[in-house]
Amino acid sequence: GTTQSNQAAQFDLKGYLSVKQQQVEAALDRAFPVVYPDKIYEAMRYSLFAGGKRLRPVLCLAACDLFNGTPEMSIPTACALEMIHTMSLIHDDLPAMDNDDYRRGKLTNHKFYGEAVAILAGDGLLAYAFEHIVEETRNVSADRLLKVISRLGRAAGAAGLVGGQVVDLECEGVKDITLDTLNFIHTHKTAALLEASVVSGGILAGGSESDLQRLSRYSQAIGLAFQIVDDLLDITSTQEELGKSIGKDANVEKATYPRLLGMEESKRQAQQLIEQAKAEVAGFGEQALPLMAIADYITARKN
Ligand code: GRG
Repeated sequence: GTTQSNQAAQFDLKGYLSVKQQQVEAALDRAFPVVYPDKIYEAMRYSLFAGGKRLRPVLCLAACDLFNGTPEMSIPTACALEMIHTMSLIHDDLPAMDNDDYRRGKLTNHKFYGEAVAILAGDGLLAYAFEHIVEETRNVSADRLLKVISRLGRAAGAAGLVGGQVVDLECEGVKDITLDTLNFIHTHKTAALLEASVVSGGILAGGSESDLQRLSRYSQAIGLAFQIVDDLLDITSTQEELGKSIGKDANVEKATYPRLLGMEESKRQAQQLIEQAKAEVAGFGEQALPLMAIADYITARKN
């Protein structure tokens, strides 16, 4: 209850994130030596090390810790999640999709390496994600690994990221998108991989079926909250830029939560989702503090 919520507020999330992020950084670096043909390894590294927050890997490690799993069980899957996330961003930025020139303040992969290499870098990352889990995971039964691989495949494919992206593309320029459609897009584009991140950490460490269901509900809630906050931040940052330049033209027509629900209602729903998420994992006790603090961070973040 309240005491635990306060504990989560006092938890040193910054320190926790930085320790976990460093572990992920080192493992990803080791996983991608540049060998012949250098160009493709450089292109994969360009986007992998472009300054992502490593949220999905950290969630996987945190969920594994919840059941006293060890890093050698979870780091390869954590890295694989970042590979899948990164490939989805590379492909999302392509001219045939969002056609973006910049991401995280850097030229997008295809702007730097050309479209063909960017497509291949995405393909290479997606394929290697699965190989990496199988080759590098230690102290986990084949049975659990198969479950993890299945989850990640589902989250990446038409039942997850790909499906969300297709509906998103279909909705481009459509003005009267329903809340159901908006929810579909975000549960597939965002929540699916976050869910796979948390649940796979739980699977690797041997969480029970009901534990995994809790983790699934936790991550669905933070996934949707993440997107609502994203929409809200988009508005505030666009307003801040007003006068300096005209806001991103893509946002003019885009359906967003604030547009459908209003600012205040969107904020309220995001906050409510975060409370639900924390309630799901509160029963795990002290060990759940990182997951609770990450949930809080999702609504508190400024970028
Ligand atoms: C997965 C096979 C396959 C294809 C990709 C393009 C596509 C299909 C899907 C689009 C996926 C997409 C762009 C989802 C949005 C995800 C999202 C919430 C990104 C922002 O995540 P952060 O804030 O990013 O964690 P950083 O930069 O910190 O890594």
